[in-house]
Order: sequence, then structure tokens, then C-alpha cells
Amino acid sequence: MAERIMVAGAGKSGIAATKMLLQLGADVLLYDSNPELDVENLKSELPEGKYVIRTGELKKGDLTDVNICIISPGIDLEAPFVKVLDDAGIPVWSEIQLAYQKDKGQLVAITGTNGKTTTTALTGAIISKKYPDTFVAGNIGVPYTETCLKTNEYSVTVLETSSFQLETIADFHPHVSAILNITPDHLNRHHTMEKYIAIKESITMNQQENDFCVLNYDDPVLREFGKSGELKAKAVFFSSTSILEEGYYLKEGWIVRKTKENKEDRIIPVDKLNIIGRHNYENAMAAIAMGFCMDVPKELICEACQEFVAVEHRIEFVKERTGVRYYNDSKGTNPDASIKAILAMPGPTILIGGGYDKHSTYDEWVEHFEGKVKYLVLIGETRDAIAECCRAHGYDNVMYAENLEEAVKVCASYAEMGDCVLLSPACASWDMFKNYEERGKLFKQYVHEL
Ligand code: UMA
Repeated sequence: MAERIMVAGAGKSGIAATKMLLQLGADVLLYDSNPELDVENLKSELPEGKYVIRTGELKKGDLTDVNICIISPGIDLEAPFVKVLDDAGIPVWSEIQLAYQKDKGQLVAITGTNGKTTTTALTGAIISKKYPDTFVAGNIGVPYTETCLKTNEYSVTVLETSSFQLETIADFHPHVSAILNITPDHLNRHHTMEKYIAIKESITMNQQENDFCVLNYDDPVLREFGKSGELKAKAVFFSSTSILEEGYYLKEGWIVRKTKENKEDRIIPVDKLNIIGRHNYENAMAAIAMGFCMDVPKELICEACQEFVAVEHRIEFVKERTGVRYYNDSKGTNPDASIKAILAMPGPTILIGGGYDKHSTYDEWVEHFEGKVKYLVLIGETRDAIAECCRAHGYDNVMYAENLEEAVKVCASYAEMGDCVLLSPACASWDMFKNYEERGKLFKQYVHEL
């Protein structure tokens, strides 16, 4: 019987995985549930090789030759075809698991609800100071299967990993892992917090005593996890609120490292960083900790931190116009991420929120508006649910806009000198945009057009 590898999903991950498999001579079935996908266009992206493409409904018999399925992160494991594969005992691997098998170098993998992208980019910048062959990949936007064949025994891959990608790992084993924080997100897919936490913690499941796991001491779940026998790797803690016996913390405006020998070493003053807000100091501490775990010298770590600027769509400064500062935080796709952006704003804020419905609750988000958010301008699918939540909390300064362009115009007309306008929707973008990048880019375009 022929052996065939199924790749499910023909987005960024699926295309990269298919290309890699074809390059290795595999026979591929590329499947996407979207019946309107332009198959000819898809073919033009793929190299020569043995493959078939199926779109829309899978037909009986399509899966008979399949001996493994590489699943894209956006596909829910409750999709009917996954059940068929499960029942037939056919393994389902995430795209990062496939890539991991071909990675010849070392792996540093970062997860958490918020701060992943910034931390991954900064960790990549720190590690590349010592390791010339450093690859930054994963959820950050570059599929791991696109970079893994370029690795060698001296290379390091710094990988942003989402819960969607971790759900179907097998022997995925980073030498250094990090879990930055865990707050409710993607519950429409994972259903319960317990399940979401277990998936995040599974980033460490194959780690051993000589590996490291960087954890946020201020997150009670992660503090407990780091101290429990469940974690085999050495726990390395960071904290923005406590002085630790060992680990990384903030003291007198500095990021400090305290070693087992009780030596306190000042690493870098936070005002030398170009990223703002306490949550970003946490991201920097995590990245610095990972740098030390990978034996990057302190001088190189400091150099990388000072050179680093905010990543696109994460509290990204766009422009100042008539004394009003505009910030793009399109990656603020859940309430917790958006709270961090609100807290980081240097003035009274007019906030643009709302979007795709992930069944989040907005109470905590709205509670943070007090004294900070002058007006909330709502767009998207979740407008009514958020407006309702605002009413329940006695917050009345809520306006609706039909689209992002109108929202930007409304903000500009209400903003006064010294105010900030912030796009930080607390929701995903998929109701109105292809992804958060498109939403952020359009926001910047509309701001520049004002
Ligand atoms: N599809 C199906 N069946 C389904 C659902 C989707 O066939 O049931 C198809 C769609 O028709 C589409 C394709 O799958 O053609 C899309 O695949 P995908 O949603 O997995 O997206 P990719 O383009 O492969 O991008 C993915 C990540 N997307 C998601 O996790 C939703 C990207 O993260 C990541 O950058 C990229 O792989 C490279 O690793 C984005 C994201 O939003 C940024 N991530 C979430 C987040 O950060 O909160 C987790």
C-alpha cells in the first residue's frame, strides 16, 4: 500500500510543510476545507513533486493511503476528519512537530498567552549575538517547516509556539522553554482553563534535568508548576513584583539577576529599553533569562536589549498628530493583552476595541478603563457583548463605528492634545480582516491618511 502524508490546511503552515515534504520526496495529500480555494494558484506555489490537492468536503477513500497527518494550527481537533484519523489510529502531528524532527540544532521555544511575539523576537536578537545561525520562527509568522531544513549542529531556532501548535506535539523537546503567563484565551477551542493550561505546560513534557524552563513567578499557576515535581527541567523564575531568592527581578529601575551563590548582578536599567510597560519588562526578563541559559555573555545580552525596538502591531507607536499619539496594538487579541497596552499608554486614551468572538469575558478589561480610557469605540462581531458589559460596569463612554476607518476618524475627532489613540481590540481579527497584521496595517494607513 502506498504511504501518503496528509497536510491539513493550505495556509502559511500547510504550504511550508508541503514544500518541505516534497523537497524530501514525500507523497503528499494537501487538504483544505475551503471549497473556494484557488487550486491553480496553490499549485503555482508548490515545487515539482508527487502531490494531490483536495478542497471542500473530503471524499470517502481520500484518507485510505494516509499514514500520518500534519495539521495546521488553525484547524480544530474536533473537525470530523480528525476523528476519522483518530479512529483509524493515524497520528496527527502539528507542523512544529514535523519541523522539529528535521531540526539539527538547538531549540528554544516560547509560549504564554501574551508577550510571546515580543519575547521571541528579543530572544532571537539576544541569541543571534552569540550564534550566527539563529532562526526565529513559529507563530510569529514564519512557519518552522520553512526554516528547519536550513539548521545545522551549531544553529539555534527560537520558536514562538501557540497552544494550537502544542496541542499535537509528540517528541518535541526544546533545550530552553518559557511560559510567560497564562490568562483566558482561545476558550472557544480549548473549552476549559484546565485544558488550556495543560496544553501550555506541555511545552516542557519532553524536557530533562539538563534543560531549562523560564517561568513567571507572579503567575500563581506557573509558580506552582515550577515548584512541582511535574517539571523535570530546571525552573528559572522572573518576577516584576517580588525580589526572588534566585532568578530575575526588577530593583531600583534595573533588571537584576540573582544566582544561587546569592550574587546580585545588575543587568540593564529598564529605561535603556525601547519597549514600554511593566509587561514588556517581564518579556525582557524572560528573554534575558533565556540568553543566560544559552550561555550568551552579559555584554552581548545588554547590547541586544538596547538595540531592540517594539515589534510591529505590539504597542507600536505610529505617529503624533496635533498633540495626539497613535498606537497600533492589533496583536492585543485578548482582554489581558489589551489591559497591558492600556496600562502602558502615556496619557488619557481613546480605545478602539471589538472583533471576532472567541467567547472571552470582558469584565476585567472594562474594569481597567477607570481613569484611563476616555472613550471606547467599538467595531466588529463582539460590539454588542462588549457594550453590554460596559453598561453592567457603569462605563458609558461607548461609541459604535461601522468599520476600522470610521473608528479612526471618530477617535481623531474626539481626541484632545495629550491624548493617546490606541487600537487594542481584545479580540481576534477574523470577523473583518484576514489576520491581525492586516488589521494593524490598515489602522496605520488610516492614521497616516488623517
Ligand atoms: N482550514 C481548514 N480547516 C479548518 C480551518 C482552517 O482547512 O477547519 C484552512 C483554511 O481554509 C486556510 C488554512 O487552513 O486555508 C489556514 O491555516 P491556519 O489557520 O492554521 O493559518 P496559517 O496561515 O497556517 O497560520 C498559522 C498560524 N495561524 C493560526 O494559528 C490561526 C499563524 O498564527 C502562524 O503565524 C503561522 O501558522 C506560522 O506558524 C497567527 C495566529 O493568529 C498569527 N495565531 C494565534 C494567536 O497568536 O493567537 C494562535
